[in-house]
Amino acid sequence: MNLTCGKNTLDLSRPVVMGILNTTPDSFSDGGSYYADGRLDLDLALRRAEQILEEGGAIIDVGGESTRPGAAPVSEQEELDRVVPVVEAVVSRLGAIVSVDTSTPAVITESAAAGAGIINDVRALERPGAVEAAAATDLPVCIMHMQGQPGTMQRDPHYDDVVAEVGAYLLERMQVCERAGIGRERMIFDPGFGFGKNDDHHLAMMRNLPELAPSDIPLLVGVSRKSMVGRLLGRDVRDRLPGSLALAMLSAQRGARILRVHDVAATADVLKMQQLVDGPS
Ligand code: 8Y4
Repeated sequence: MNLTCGKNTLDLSRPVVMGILNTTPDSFSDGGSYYADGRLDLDLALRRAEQILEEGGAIIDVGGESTRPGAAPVSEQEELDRVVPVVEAVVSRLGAIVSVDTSTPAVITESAAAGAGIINDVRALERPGAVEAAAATDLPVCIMHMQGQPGTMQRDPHYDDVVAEVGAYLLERMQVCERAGIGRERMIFDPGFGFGKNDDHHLAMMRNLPELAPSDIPLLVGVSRKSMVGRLLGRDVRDRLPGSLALAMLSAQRGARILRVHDVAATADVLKMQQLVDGPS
């Protein structure tokens, strides 16, 4: 399974690590902040990008919108100012595959022009104009399932059959994408851990991960340091690495192709070990 990400080709015959590079000013708990007195420090962001690559990351996920409950909404201009310069710098200086975590059509368009390789949208291109903007980039798109809206999605999530409903939603969004000209070979599916699910839902999705996407569509899993790890193990955000690594291993065993994580080196070791045991010899 190969993905064409602009100028780069991503080999997904083995699972790979996507390292998180947050450009929000308020993201200490999930990896660090690259702000110095209110201004985004491009050199700091570049150093984090270099570290991700040195530690074995294959993709750098650049995002400028916080989806945590209570986070202030970000204007289109603010998101453009945070994300596009980082994409431009990381691509031109490091030649890395950058995914852009955005739901905003203008950010999709401008990031692609700056050299981004993947569009990563937690809203599955549901914002008006987003499918069309993504289609025009020719880049692969990661569409993620979310029930509800970021501010309120964790209040009382409900499903009759979470695995069936999430899987059906992703297939439905793929059809919308295909009608807009985004071919199946450009799709990545993500069940959206932490996005409108309780821990029974999370465990059901993890147990049945292969059912969430057809076998020719790569699955992306993002569980790193998330609240589900905190609740299931009773751990503060600083002490969630072992639980996150266990879920990374379980995801890889069930066929996940991209792991979105904060702890790149540790996750790369886990994936390497999993492939030594279970991978193609
Ligand atoms: C601690 C650690 C506290 C992490 C909160 C968080 C996903 C994603 C996010 C995901 C895809 C997050 C942008 C939430 N999660 N994109 N983005 N899949 N494709 N929270 O699971 O990491 S942000």
